[in-house]
Amino acid sequence: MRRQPLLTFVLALTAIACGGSSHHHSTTEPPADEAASPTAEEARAFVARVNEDLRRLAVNQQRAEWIKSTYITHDTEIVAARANEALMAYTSQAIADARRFDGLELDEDTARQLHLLTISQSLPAPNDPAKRRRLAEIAAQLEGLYGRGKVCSDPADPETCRDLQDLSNVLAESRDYDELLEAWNGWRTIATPMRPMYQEFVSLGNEGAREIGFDDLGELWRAGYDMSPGEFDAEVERLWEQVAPLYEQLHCYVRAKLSEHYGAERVPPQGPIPAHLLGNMWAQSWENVYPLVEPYETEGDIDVTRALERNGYSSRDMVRMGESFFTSLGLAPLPDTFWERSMFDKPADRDVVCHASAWDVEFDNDLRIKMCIQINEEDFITIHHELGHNYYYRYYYELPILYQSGAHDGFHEGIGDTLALSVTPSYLQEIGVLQNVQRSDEAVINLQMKEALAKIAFLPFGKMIDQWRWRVFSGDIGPDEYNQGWWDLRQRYQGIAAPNERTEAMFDPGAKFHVPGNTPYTRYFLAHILQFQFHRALCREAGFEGPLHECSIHGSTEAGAKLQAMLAMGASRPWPDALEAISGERAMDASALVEYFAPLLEWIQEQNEGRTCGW
Ligand code: X8Z
Ligand code: ZN
Repeated sequence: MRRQPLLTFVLALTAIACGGSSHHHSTTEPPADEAASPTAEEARAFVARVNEDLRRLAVNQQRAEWIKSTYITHDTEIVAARANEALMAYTSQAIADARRFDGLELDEDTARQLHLLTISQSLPAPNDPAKRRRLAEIAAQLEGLYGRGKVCSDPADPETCRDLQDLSNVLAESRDYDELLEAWNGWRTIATPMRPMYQEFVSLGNEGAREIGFDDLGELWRAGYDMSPGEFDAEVERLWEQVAPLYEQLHCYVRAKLSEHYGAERVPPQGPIPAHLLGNMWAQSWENVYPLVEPYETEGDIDVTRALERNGYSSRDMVRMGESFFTSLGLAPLPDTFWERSMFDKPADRDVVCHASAWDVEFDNDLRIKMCIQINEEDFITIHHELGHNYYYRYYYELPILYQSGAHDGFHEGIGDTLALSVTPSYLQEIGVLQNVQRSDEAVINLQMKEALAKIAFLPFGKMIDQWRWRVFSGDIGPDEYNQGWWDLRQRYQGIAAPNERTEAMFDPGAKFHVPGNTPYTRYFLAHILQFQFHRALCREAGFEGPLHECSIHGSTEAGAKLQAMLAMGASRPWPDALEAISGERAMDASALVEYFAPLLEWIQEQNEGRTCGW
């Protein structure tokens, strides 16, 4: 379970770990004679039993998580925390028990599953039951604080409250500096109370990680990539260097445009960009400022949001359209239970975790998504993202639980996005969403700009979150410098700056879901690179020969077969094998991303001539 993908993962992971509820042999105290000299046969039996136990505990935990996430209350938080506690207790014990097979000659499958067991939790708990309980409760409460977060001008009057969706809509649509600032500041107030809890969380999580043999929680997270944590660190740097020049060009161009709009006093032409002006609560993707930076205004913007609204689609219609992309590749339709059990819309009368996620609650094709869908382009793309997770689950659910994960977590995050790259204007015209799509060089640049604002702008953000967390877990960034460390990295990687003073009384990292939700984030950085690599491979498979940015694999069963083959491997093989299955390549590589954006890069470089880039 654990390495499950997604958010769900979060859950799972977060809390994950199994525990059990209940009955059953508590794991694994071996009979005395076995303890003396364990055999490979015993190791195989051990792994089989762990898979069985994990299934029981994880299903229980996922159900509790689902209920909590779709109905946040004091009680559902506690029930979910208890289920997590049980999973954590079981998993840590199983990891300890598995040590007796250390050094034994094992078959590949058994060895791999034992390895996956060790790295399966994103939040391992200490063995001390009181500490474990405390950790499970803090984890649930942190996520609860985020999910319930609201900003009220009159706390006594719910009518005056705004939640993340309301505030995000301000960030997306307003062009008024002060109004933006108010929404940006407002959301960050919900994170302040998380600060002492997060400090305790870090210390307990680290203790759990040390007990299962890692230096700290960050080292455990970096151990999930079929290479040493140090090698992984270097791998992330290598990929970042491949794409950083593109980001710097985009940053330079966008900064100049924002400076024109807001004035050079507010957006200094050579400094970092104020973090609240980029159309998104975390400045993680910038497509909402497209109107301010549009390359060719006469070309007519392709406004998918307007088209979706005009066609009167419901949230369910949008999910159906997403599914139809997958089935066009020859993949199976979603099960009926998906349509019965998913949450597509934000309930009017209760708090839920609106952050989108995809689930297989029973690890048995019990697929669901949980979203608060708004009828707009961003959510249309997110639907594809979530369905990518569901289709991964769909094709590996028959594997042992320990293999029910992505080849690595970046693969899981990249599947839906890969398909979404094929949601081109021509495809949208084909399915009747858009009419009269224009084709010209100018239209290409416009479209690429919009995509770059989503994909290239994301890259440094995707990297910096865990740069911060890895340092926090290692103690490099201490509790008295959480915010300072955060903003230093924001500036260094993203070239953005806080629009006002941030103090150590605040806890800005907590205003981003994955921090209180304890979801590792480097996966998204990797996914943003891998999705172009997957896209290039599938386009080749589909027989497409033009420039990469024009390809859509819609309708290609050849591409679908390749994709399916990789999904069905789950985590059963080291990830380079999975990458090879889909692309013939064994290393992650950003050259497909660079190739995809080649027309835009050339154009932006011309625009930036005479400008001083960087910050
Ligand atoms: O969290 C998500 C998905 C669920 S796994 C909606 N994403 C990251 C984010 O929102 O911060 C997708 C892209 C990055
Ligand atoms: Zn995801």
